[in-house]
Order: sequence, then structure tokens, then C-alpha cells
Amino acid sequence: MTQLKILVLHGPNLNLLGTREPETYGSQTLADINAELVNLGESLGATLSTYQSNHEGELVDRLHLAGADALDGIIINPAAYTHTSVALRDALLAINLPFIEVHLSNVHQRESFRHQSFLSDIANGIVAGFGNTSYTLALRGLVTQLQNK
Ligand code: CA2
Repeated sequence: MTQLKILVLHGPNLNLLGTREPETYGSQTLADINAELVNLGESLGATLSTYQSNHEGELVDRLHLAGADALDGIIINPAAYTHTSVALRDALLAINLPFIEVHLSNVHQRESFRHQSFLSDIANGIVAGFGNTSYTLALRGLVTQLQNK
């Protein structure tokens, strides 16, 4: 079986993971999370690339590259842009790649503005509320979906 190519995208402020608000977002750093995902990807037959930006347009640009590179799928924690970004929605629609929306926290237990997502209805799956494990669950789920295509 050929190696799957998956992009993991992290939105604004996630570069602060492990340095602030551990009660909400856990104590692992973004580098820890990425390393765990790359290792898990290897064992599942997937090559991962990871990218974080605090800027909406940079995330859109990275999605366009993913579309041009013929990646197999995307895992995205859009962070606050989940609740605001028509631009990310349009980019994901434009590249037409399967993606999983990930959240560390259970957004539905939090403020009502976090209950709305501009991405959920076009995602292949959503994982929220498991801390860092949300990402590994999303990776396992995406790889399973891609292998069963
Ligand atoms: O639960 C999630 O993963 C979120 O996507 C995180 C976003 C939030 O706006 C979404 O509603 C839910 C916020 C990310 C902020 O990350 C920080 C990490 C450490 C310290 C402070 C912020």
C-alpha cells in the first residue's frame, strides 16, 4: 500500500500550548503533539507534515499548497478561526480534500460562541474534548477512512 500524505494544521495561539492555561488545553507543547503524531503516522503508514500559524491568510495559503501537492487528507485545529472564518471554509471547499476538525477542549461545554463552527458540516469527522488525544483519534480515524476509500 502506498504511503498516505497528511497535513496537520494548527490555528492561532496553539503555539502557546504547554506554556499557559494547562487546565483547559493540557501541558503538552505543540512540538510534543506534532512529534507524537509523526510517530503514530509512521506506524499507520502515513507521512505527516505539520504547520501552525496565527494568521488566517497563511493558513489559507497552506491549504492551497496542500491542494496543489495532492495530499490525501488534512487534520485541522482551526482554533478561534473555527468560529469566524468563511475564508478557511472556502479554502477547504476549494481544495476538496478530506479533513477532520479537531479541538482539544469540548467546545460545546464552553461559551455559546464556540458552539458554532464554519467547518463542521463539511468535515469528514470532528473530534473534541479529549485534549491531546483528540489529535491521535483524528489521525487514526482519517487514516482508516482513507484506507477504506
Ligand atoms: O479546544 C480547542 O482546541 C480550540 O480550538 C482552541 C482555541 C479556541 O478558540 C477554540 O474555541 C477551541 C484556542 C486555542 C488557544 O490556545 C492556547 C493554548 C495555550 C494557552 C492559551 C491559548
